[in-house]
Amino acid sequence: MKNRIGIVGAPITIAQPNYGVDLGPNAIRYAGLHKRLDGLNVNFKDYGNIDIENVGTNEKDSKTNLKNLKEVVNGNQKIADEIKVIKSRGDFPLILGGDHSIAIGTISGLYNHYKDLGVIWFDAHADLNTGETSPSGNIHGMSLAASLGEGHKDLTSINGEGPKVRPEHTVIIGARSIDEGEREFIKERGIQVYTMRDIEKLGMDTVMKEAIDYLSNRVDGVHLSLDVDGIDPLHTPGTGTPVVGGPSYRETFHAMSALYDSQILTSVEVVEVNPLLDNKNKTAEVAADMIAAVFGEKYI
Ligand code: 4U7
Ligand code: MN
Ligand code: MN
Ligand code: MN
Repeated sequence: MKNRIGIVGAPITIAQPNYGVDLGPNAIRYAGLHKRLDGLNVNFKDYGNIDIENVGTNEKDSKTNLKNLKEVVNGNQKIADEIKVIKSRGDFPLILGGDHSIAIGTISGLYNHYKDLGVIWFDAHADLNTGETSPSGNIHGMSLAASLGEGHKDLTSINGEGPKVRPEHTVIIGARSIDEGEREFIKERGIQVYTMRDIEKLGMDTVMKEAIDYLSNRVDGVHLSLDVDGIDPLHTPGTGTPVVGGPSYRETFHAMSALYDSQILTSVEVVEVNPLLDNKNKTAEVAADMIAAVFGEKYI
């Protein structure tokens, strides 16, 4: 890793209903993040947590079917601004969530720094809902759609109107809970998706090789958005929307190591760690392990 890593916590919680995900950034720090990075001899600076006002309700707006739109947009605007600052210092952004709505802010903040940004979305879900298709109204299930320019205008207009990433520059890995509207979205827009079925058939090593090959010919930067619910909840129980049948710790660690070896990544975020739903900070520890792997930790 040539660049210094710029760490920042982005504790948005109101784009989903479980409180406690705002404690994710500190839980990952308590799990020994700094020590792990020190051990890898990488240079980093921790900028602390962005000040987010998590005041919201669990009510859907009757017109938009969205919960806490204004508050989620405000929080994500702050995140986008902070990412721009980190990038202007020349740092490699490492963002600790927070619920997955923070990807709207991080990707919007990264937008101006690349001609064609690629995204690897490691998640049990596709996060491709909009107000029209969402079964829940929770914006953390809409963040990839918003980054692709779909959904409420306020969500797609942070740092400029419209798409921040193209569907053909997007790869989803680990999906196993996809809603009807999301399925349509994937088909219509040609997003590359490796479901659990594909991982089972091909193996994680091949999936990662294919994903890395696919993106490296097309983009000039790759953002990894790692939702810890992408990993099997046996290993990451401390998260609000767990889905059984995910990649194991071993498979995920291997996926992260493959990304390190490829040197394709230009930013990383880890989201949806909720210590209040966890068992002795186990999920944050797994998150820290995966961060270590993505920055080059090896067994030997
Ligand atoms: B996460 C869901 F309906 N699809 O939209 C929704 F299953 O960031 C879940 O991936 C979204 O954790 C999960 O509410 C969002 C639901
Ligand atoms: Mn997600
Ligand atoms: Mn998810
Ligand atoms: Mn989740």
